[in-house]
Amino acid sequence: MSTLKALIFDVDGTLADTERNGHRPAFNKAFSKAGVDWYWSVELYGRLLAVTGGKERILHYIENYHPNFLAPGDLGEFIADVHRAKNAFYTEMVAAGEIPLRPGVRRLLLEAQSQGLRLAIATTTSLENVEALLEHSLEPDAVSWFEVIAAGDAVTAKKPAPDIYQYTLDAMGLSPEECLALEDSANGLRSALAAGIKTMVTVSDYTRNERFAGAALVVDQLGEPGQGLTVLAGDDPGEAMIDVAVLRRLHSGVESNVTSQVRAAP
Ligand code: XBP
Ligand code: MG
Repeated sequence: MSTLKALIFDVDGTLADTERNGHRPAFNKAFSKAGVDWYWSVELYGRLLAVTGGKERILHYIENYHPNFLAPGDLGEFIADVHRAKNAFYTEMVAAGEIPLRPGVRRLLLEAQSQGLRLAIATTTSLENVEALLEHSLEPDAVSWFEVIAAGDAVTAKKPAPDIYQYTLDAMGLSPEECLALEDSANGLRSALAAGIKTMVTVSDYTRNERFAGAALVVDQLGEPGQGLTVLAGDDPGEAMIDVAVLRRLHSGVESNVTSQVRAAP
């Protein structure tokens, strides 16, 4: 097994809980602005999340919930306009400090950096959303902490396709065996595994009842001092927090993966 050289992070649900109180209300504001009376409740949005990518999600919604909708002009342009407005509302919320990072994210990134691990991002969300989140919720210069930020339309086939992870590996000149991915969703896990990358999952609000076959470990959070984590599937690393030492052990395969041991979150 190769030495661990890089950590590749997902964004939505992994770095921060961005969906329920971030993207979702921003989509709803964009719908109002566009003059349509669509509203994505917490419950409906949970179902729509099966479709990754905001533009793809809007198209799926129209096709399945408003099949007779007539866009004022070209449908693709209408969707792109609504999505642009959504991202503007979303980045405003982020800039206002409304979307904090999840527990342990800052701690782990700092430790990984100090140990010389290379960092990258592989996400479905748009680049502007990632940059806003890093700048406002992590550090003003945090975009520069990541060697590669692979986002949104950088690839055509979004997660669960492996393309965004393959793109990231190519850009870093690394093999999948030299990396570990951190994800929160079954779609994200499938994407990373299909690219051949070992993956740890920290479940989020919307994903805790998904199935994570093939994950190296499934936990409820990375943990912070005084805020221990719960192991949901996989061998308990026996630590209160996920740190670089735990990730190195996961990567080297000392812990078995959870292919055959997946169980529902409590
Ligand atoms: C995230 C997504 C994104 C966000 C919204 O998935 O699917 O579409 O919901 O962002 P993942 P955009 O965490 O697996 O990358 O509207 O910019 O797509
Ligand atoms: Mg995610």
